[in-house]
Amino acid sequence: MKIYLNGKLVDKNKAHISVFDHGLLYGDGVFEGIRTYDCLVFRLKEHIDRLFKSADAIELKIPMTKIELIEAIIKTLKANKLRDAYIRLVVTRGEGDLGLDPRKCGKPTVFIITDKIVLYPSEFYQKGLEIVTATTRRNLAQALDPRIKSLNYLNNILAKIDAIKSGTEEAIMLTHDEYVSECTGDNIFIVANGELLTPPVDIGALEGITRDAVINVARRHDIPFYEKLLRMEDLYNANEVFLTGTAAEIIPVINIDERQIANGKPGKLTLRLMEELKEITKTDGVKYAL
Ligand code: PXG
Repeated sequence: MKIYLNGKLVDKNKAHISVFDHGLLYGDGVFEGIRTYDCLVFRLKEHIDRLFKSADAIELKIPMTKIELIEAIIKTLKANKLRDAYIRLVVTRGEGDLGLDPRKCGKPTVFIITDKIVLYPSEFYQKGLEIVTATTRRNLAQALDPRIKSLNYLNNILAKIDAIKSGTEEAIMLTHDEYVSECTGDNIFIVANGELLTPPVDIGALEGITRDAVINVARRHDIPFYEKLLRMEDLYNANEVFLTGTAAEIIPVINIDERQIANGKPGKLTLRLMEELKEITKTDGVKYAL
């Protein structure tokens, strides 16, 4: 397996970064998780734009242009002959000293890992997922804005531990004032009274690329859609609940905190959106040839 590291393709066992890298020492960096479908990098431009926004928010200057990054991703996919892949694109503050001071980091580290995609088992898509509410609250936007896709994922990992301890795969994270924000690695939608609803990202959620794709589909098909503040009661009483994310795509939720959602089966609109998303993954992105 070849890894892109600071301008070069190197073997996996030679892809090393310094223990003084502030990405490792402080979680000081940004990343993207991207997916390819049959030689099409899904919504690549949107991912690159989000990476630059995240980097801007932490005052990290990415040492490559957007075009150069896109070329580097394609080059790495080709080197590994991957048709369907998961791409991890990471930019750290780079190698510094043991202090926090980012000015001591000379040059940001850029690496790209492309690997085979590991998905939720297919039964979760057919039967739906059971999830719980995490006891860990979402980071305050004024402290570390969840819209920044930074390497600092401890908040999410603590909530993931909550999920695992409850015997589930995902957990809902609430804001400090108990509004629903998102899950540890997925955005959340509900269907209630014929309306498709999701929390606004400014309460403290990542502006998911899949979330945005679903919103586009809803608008295109005149499905009533609103960004709305949601409480757990809204989720418990919803007709449908589903999660969206690059790895998960759209996954139905049928049980939250051991309460069954509606009839306990994936909902009609959820299934329709799953089909629509499948279609988009054939065209909405950047193609490459192996
Ligand atoms: N919210 C959070 C907090 C995320 O990390 C999403 C929503 C969905 O966004 P996209 O753009 O993917 O539709 C994410 C992204 C994993 C994993 O292994 C998942 C993400 C990031 C890193 C790893 O499950 N999800």
